[in-house]
Amino acid sequence: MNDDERLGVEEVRSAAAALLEENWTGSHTVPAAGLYPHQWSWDSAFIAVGLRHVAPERAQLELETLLAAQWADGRVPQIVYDLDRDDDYAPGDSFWRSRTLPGAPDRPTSGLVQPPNHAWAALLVHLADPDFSRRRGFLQRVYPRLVAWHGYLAARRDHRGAGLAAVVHPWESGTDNSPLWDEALAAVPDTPAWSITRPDLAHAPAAERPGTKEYARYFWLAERYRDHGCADGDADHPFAMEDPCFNALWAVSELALAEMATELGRDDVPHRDRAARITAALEALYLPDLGVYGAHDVVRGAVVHKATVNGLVPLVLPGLPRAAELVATLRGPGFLGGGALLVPGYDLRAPDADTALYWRGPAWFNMNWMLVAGLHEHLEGPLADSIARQVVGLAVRHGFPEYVDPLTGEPHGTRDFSWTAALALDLAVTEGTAP
Ligand code: 2M8
Repeated sequence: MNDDERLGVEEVRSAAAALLEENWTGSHTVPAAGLYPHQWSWDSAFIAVGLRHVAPERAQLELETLLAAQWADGRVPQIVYDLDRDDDYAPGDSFWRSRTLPGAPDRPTSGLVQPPNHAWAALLVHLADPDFSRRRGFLQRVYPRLVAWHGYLAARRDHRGAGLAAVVHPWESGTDNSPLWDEALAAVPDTPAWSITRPDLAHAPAAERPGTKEYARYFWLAERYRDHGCADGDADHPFAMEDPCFNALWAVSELALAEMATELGRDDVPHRDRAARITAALEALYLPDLGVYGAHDVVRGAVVHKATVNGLVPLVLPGLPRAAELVATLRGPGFLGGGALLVPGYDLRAPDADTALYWRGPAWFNMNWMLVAGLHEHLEGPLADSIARQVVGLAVRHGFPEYVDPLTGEPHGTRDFSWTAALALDLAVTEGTAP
């Protein structure tokens, strides 16, 4: 029996619940008290998935707080700022000044978005205790907002009319410095007007975070988007990428909206149709020689030829025509077959893979959690279970790190990271890790 198998569900539950309580502000959970002191969009959805097992009301509030900061056009912002912590993270509200922009909410937010995993999370939160959810009218309240959010993606982000949403900034993908964005980002000027501070480097080693040049380009792009009023009408976005992870989450969230619609006595068909359209559109991003989906670069009109974990996430989709190929890639030498404990962020054999550097090789707990869900969807239970056990073991043993070296399990980034705790808790409860 190894260490992971010795962890009981109760032990995981109490360690994770304690951290989630510590990072709870009264209305939402911060991703990490030092490095990420505000509310982040897709973090909150992952966090709600764990919270539903220990604090169902907080799980609902987590999502409701985020959705209360929705813009008039339907976008759900990347970050909702806590003004008391504005100097502790950059860019902050002083950069975005969102409340001066038309259609922005009263709460200060970033103008960008993050991957749309919210409806998926909301459905899981509802299903954890349907009676309690009905008593609070949870779905009644969140469903229209989630529909508006997906409506924004369809109306404003489908730049080439192919049925897929484009991210206009690496931060929007959630996988900020993924090798998928390298070429597109290299064409972005590194001369923002904003004078950049790096409060993040007080909480994580510089060698594990994006570099100075990348940051300069991130700020230049964010500045340009802000100065166009975050309006999306501009046809000359210098950076527009269709990410397979972002779009797979959109499709799986549409399926979640379909289930909510049925529960609420509304029409589920438009949601199922959109999920089917996104799933079909993803086919154009498939790279047969690598056995994964790439990202479509809208500006250059080409699919980026790199095998990253983003390209495996479509496994979460039921009926995915490429499921068998993705499972083979996941088991193959670039990923688990290369001796990895958890699925790495990038093909281990790539010459520029770095197993300690943020989104350029380490294993992330949210990505592995999604792959566990995808493997169950495609009847790969034993592989799902073994990844789930590693997620729980590594998360608890290392104090809920942000990410780990996929080969050694060595922790990296910040510690006491909320989605690591929430998703380990979820897998401990739903999969059971007790001996
Ligand atoms: C990381 O991204 C932020 C910008 O949004 C950053 O690096 O400062 C990413 O890992 C992202 O996926 C995550 O949502 C965020 C907060 O945990 O941190």
